Amino acid sequence: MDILQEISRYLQSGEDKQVLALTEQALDLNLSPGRILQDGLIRGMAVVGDQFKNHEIFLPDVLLAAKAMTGAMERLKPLLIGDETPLLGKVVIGTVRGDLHDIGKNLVGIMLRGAGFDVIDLGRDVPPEKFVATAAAEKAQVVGMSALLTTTMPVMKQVVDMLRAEGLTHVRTVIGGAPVSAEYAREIGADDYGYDAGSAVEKIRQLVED
Ligand code: B1M
Repeated sequence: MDILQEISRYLQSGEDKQVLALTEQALDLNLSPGRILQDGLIRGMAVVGDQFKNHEIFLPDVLLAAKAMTGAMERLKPLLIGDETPLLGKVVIGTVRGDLHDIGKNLVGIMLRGAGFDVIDLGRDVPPEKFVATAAAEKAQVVGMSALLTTTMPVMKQVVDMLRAEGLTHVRTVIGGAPVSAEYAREIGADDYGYDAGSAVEKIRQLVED
């Protein structure tokens, strides 16, 4: 079994120490942080999602997998961010109210910082008012929202509407997360949609340049 498959397998069984040790080994083998993330960690988490959906595993198992993923991501974070000076623009990000899924959002934050954006991360379970107040106070160009639950997606529309109501029409909005789509972005009047962390960075870069 190759080391990326091993990372995926140990992540599925929620063994955080093993996942971290294997991540370290993979780096020693000169595998890129992006590859370890995509083909080891994210691949493992996708399996966890499927198993959870099929009732093969339960919530505590998902929590353990999430803990293992977060630990390894912390290790990869400085390598993914690099040392570019933040100059491109200011982005406020967060997972919307009612939603505690923050692994994908954290990844978007890491990639944005790596690309040279100044990122204000509001965390998870963020009320619409907080997105709007922070964007105004920090003079952010973009608000990025993440949602992983179909039940929390509508909060994104509340933020888009509230920005308009507050006259912050110059603040661009980008949304993402597994249940979200480009079509949904259009439907709620968001400026763009990011399929993954890489595409979120590209979309935000384009919006700031425009
Ligand atoms: Co939950 N969960 N979860 N969960 N969880 C999902 C989302 C689910 C699809 C699992 C399933 O049934 N297959 C399902 C949602 C179903 C639905 O709504 N249709 C679900 C459920 C039901 C729940 C609970 C309700 C379970 C319960 O309590 N009975 C509960 C809800 C809690 C709450 O939020 N209020 C719950 C809880 C949890 C944990 C806390 C245990 C844990 C989260 C831990 C954490 O985040 N700190 C968890 C996890 C880990 C998952 C799965 C297994 C994995 C999510 C993940 O981290 N993926 C997930 C199944 C799945 O997604 N396949 C599931 C890895 C991550 C890198 O990918 O987050 O998709 P992702 O992010 C991607 C893209 O989506 C995109 O880029 C990222 C990187 O490529 N992206 C953006 C994300 N945000 C973006 C923003 C952007 C642009 C792109 O622009 C700003």
